[in-house]
Amino acid sequence: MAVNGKGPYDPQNIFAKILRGEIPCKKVFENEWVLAFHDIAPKAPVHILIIPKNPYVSFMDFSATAPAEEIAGVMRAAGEIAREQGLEEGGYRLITNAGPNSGQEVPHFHLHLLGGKVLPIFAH
Ligand code: DGP
Repeated sequence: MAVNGKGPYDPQNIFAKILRGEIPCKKVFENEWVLAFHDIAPKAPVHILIIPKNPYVSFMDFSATAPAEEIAGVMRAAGEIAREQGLEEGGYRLITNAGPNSGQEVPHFHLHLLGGKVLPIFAH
């Protein structure tokens, strides 16, 4: 079910459990700011989730409350991961779902990195 994207952080959400090592993931990258791993239900040949190590429910509170250094760290990591995955030449999509209209399901802010094929253009 889609989540609100606001409100208190739920430390029992699935990505919090992955960060604590309670649930396994296929890790592709980690640094001081983020953990990145393969999406369990990939929508493209490359579909990686990039999550901050700190607890933000969605982009709404990440963008409003994270220190500038952390925002920069997360975004720079996303670019580095895309480069490492060999996506720069073909290009890629970086998106985040925030709140019910977007279909956000996991209440821990994350970026989806998608690539490896021609991606469908969103319908309006
Ligand atoms: P969103 O709808 O933006 O909240 O995307 C959540 C994504 O998380 C969705 O593409 C599926 C993925 N996902 C859900 N549970 C797990 C899990 O346990 N492991 C991994 N690797 N991905 C998961």
